[in-house]
Amino acid sequence: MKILKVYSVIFSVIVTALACELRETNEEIQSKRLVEEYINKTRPVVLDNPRFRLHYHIAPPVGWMNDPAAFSYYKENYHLFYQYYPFNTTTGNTHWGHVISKDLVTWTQLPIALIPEEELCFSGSAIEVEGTLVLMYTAHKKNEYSFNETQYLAFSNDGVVFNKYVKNPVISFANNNSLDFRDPKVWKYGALFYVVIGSRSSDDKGRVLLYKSKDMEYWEYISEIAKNNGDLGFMWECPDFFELNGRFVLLISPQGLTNKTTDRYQNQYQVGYIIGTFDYATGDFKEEVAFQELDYGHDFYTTQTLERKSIRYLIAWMGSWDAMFPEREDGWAGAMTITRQLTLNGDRILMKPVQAIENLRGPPIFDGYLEPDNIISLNQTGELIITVNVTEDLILNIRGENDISLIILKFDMATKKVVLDRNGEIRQGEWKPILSTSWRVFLDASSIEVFCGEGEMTFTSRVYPNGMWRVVNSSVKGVNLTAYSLNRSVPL
Ligand SMILES: *[C@@H]1O[C@H](CO)[C@@H](O)[C@H](O)[C@H]1NC(C)=O
Ligand SMILES: *[C@@H]1O[C@H](CO)[C@@H](O)[C@H](O)[C@H]1NC(C)=O
Ligand SMILES: *[C@@H]1O[C@H](CO)[C@@H](O)[C@H](O)[C@H]1NC(C)=O
Ligand SMILES: *[C@@H]1O[C@H](CO)[C@@H](O)[C@H](O)[C@H]1NC(C)=O
Ligand SMILES: *[C@@H]1O[C@H](CO)[C@@H](O)[C@H](O)[C@H]1NC(C)=O
Ligand SMILES: *[C@@H]1O[C@H](CO)[C@@H](O)[C@H](O)[C@H]1NC(C)=O
Ligand SMILES: *[C@@H]1O[C@H](CO)[C@@H](O)[C@H](O)[C@H]1NC(C)=O
Ligand SMILES: *[C@@H]1O[C@H](CO)[C@@H](O)[C@H](O)[C@H]1NC(C)=O
Ligand SMILES: *[C@@H]1O[C@H](CO)[C@@H](O)[C@H](O)[C@H]1NC(C)=O
Ligand SMILES: CC(=O)N[C@H]1CO[C@H](CO)[C@@H](O)[C@@H]1O
Repeated sequence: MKILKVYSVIFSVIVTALACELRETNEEIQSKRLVEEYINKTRPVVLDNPRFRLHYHIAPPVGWMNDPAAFSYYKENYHLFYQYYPFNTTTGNTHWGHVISKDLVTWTQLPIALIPEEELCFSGSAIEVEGTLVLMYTAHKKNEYSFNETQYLAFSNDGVVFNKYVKNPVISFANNNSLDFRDPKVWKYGALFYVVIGSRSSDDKGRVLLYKSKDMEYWEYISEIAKNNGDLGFMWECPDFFELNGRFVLLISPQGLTNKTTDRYQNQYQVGYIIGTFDYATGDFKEEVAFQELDYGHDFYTTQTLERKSIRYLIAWMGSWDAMFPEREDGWAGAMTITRQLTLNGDRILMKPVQAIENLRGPPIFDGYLEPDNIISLNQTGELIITVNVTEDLILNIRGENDISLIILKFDMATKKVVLDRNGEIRQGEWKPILSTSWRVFLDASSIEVFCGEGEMTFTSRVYPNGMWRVVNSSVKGVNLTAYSLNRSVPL
C-alpha cells in the first residue's frame, strides 16, 4: 500500500490510486481457470467441424459471441473484447473474451478478461490512463422479476489480466432511474473524461446520456445528448460519440425501429448514426443530419470504434439476435466483421476495409474479363474486385460448389440499386457512386461483405455455402474482375 501511495504521488494519477483498490478473489482466479480448461476441452469439437470456421474474422474459440467491446490500443497492441458465453451457443452469463492484434487483421486469442460474479459483464469500453488500461463496463444483475444495470471499472497493467475495482459501481443509476442503462463508451477531452451511455427513458424512447469525470470514479451527469423523437425505437444500445472530419457523429444501435417501409431497417435491430454539432461547455448536441443506417446487410448489429493516428476504425458484431447461426451444430456461434476505416463524405459515412487486409491476398486466381457463364472457383475464402458499369445490369451468382443458388449480387441499372439476395431474403439500396465504381466483395467460410465504391454502401451478411465458393457471371455482358484467395489470420 505504501509503495502504491508513493506511485500515486509520483505520477499524481488518480487511476493509479484507484488501482490499489483492486480485487481478484481466489474464486475469480479459479473461475477463469475453469473457463480456460473448459475451452481447451471443448475445442476439438470445433476443430473437427471447420466447414463454417472463418479464416480472417474474429470468432469465439468455442461457444457464443456477440457485441464487440473496449476496442482500444494498449502496449503496442490493438485490443478487442467481446460478449462471450463459452458454455453454450446461445447467450448466457456474459463473460468478456479478448483478442489482440498488431495490424487489425491478424488476431490472437488471450485468456478470458472478465468473468461474471454477482453481475453479468455487459458491453463497455476502454481507455489507457497513465499506463493502466481501464475498462468501463455494464454490470447487469437480474432476478426473477427485474434487472439492474450499473457501470463498473476493471484495470490491467499488462493488458492480459484484469482486476475489478472494489468500489464498483462508479455510476449506479440513470437519471430518472430507468432500468436499461448500458454500454458506456469513455473518452478523454482536455483534462476530463467523458462517457456516453445507452438508455431507455421512462416513456420507452431510446436515448443517450452524457457524464463527465475528473478521475473515472466520480461521475457527474451532464445531459441527455439525444433521444428518439419519433420512430427511432425504445432503446439505444452501444452509443459511440466522436469527431469525424470535423463533425460530431453519434453512432447508435437502436432497438424497436418501426419504419420498415422502405429498403431501410430490414433487420430486427439496426446500427446508424446522427451527424451534428456539439458544445462541450453545455453538453448540447444539435442534430444536423437525421439518422442513417450504416450497413445494408442481414447481419450487422452493435459496433465499437477506435481512433489511432487520426484514423477511426470500426468493428461490428456480424450477427443479429434472430439469426439461425447454423455453426451452432459445430460448437460455436457468432463473429465480428473485418475492421473498417471510417471517413465522412458529405453527409455520409464511408466504410472501407482496413488497408492491411490486402496482405492476406495470395496471387490472383482470376484477373480479367469474366465471360458470361464463366465460373471462378475459390476455396473457403476470396476477395473479388469488380468493375461496375453503372449503365448496365450486373448479376453475379455466388454460391457453394454444391449449391444450386445462394447469393445473387446485382446492380440494377434501371433502379440504380445494389441488391444482395440471400436465398430470397433481399437487402438493397440505391447507390450513387461517389469516388469509384468498383466493388470489393469479401467471402469467408460463412460470410460475405460487399463494399461498393470507396465504402459508400456496404452489405454484411452471414451466409453458409455448401462446399467451396463459386462465382458465376449471370449477366448478359462480361464483367472485369480480379479474384484472390485470402490467407488465414485468426485461430481456426
Ligand atoms: C489451455 O490451452 C493452452 C494452449 O494449449 C494452454 O496454454 C493453457 O495453459 C491451457 N489452459 C488451461 C487452464 O488448461
Ligand atoms: C444452452 O442453450 C439451450 C438452448 O437455449 C438451453 O436449453 C440450455 O439450457 C443451455 N445450457 C446452458 C448450460 O446454458
Ligand atoms: C426526467 O423526469 C422529469 C420529471 O418527470 C422530466 O421532466 C424529464 O424530462 C425526465 N428526463 C429524462 C431525461 O427523461
Ligand atoms: C440499481 O442498483 C443501484 C445500487 O447498486 C441503485 O442505486 C439503483 O437505483 C438501481 N437501479 C434501479 C433502476 O433500480
Ligand atoms: C420514417 O418514415 C417517414 C416517412 O417516410 C420519414 O419521414 C421518417 O424520416 C422516417 N424515419 C426514419 C428514422 O428513417
Ligand atoms: C484450393 O485447395 C486446393 C486443395 O487444397 C488447392 O490445391 C488449391 O490450390 C486451392 N485453391 C486456392 C484458390 O487456394
Ligand atoms: C474491362 O476491361 C477492358 C480491358 O481493360 C476495358 O476495355 C473495358 O472498358 C473494361 N470494362 C469495364 C466495364 O470497365
Ligand atoms: C458501359 O455500358 C455502356 C452501355 O452498354 C457501353 O456503351 C459502354 O461502353 C460501357 N463502358 C465500359 C467502360 O465498358
Ligand atoms: C499465404 O499462405 C500460403 C500457404 O500457407 C503461404 O505460402 C503464403 O506465404 C501466405 N501469404 C501471405 C501473404 O501470408
Ligand atoms: C455474356 C454472357 O454470356 N452472359 C451470360 C451470363 O450468364 C447468364 C445467365 O447464366 C447468361 O444468360 C448470359 O448469356
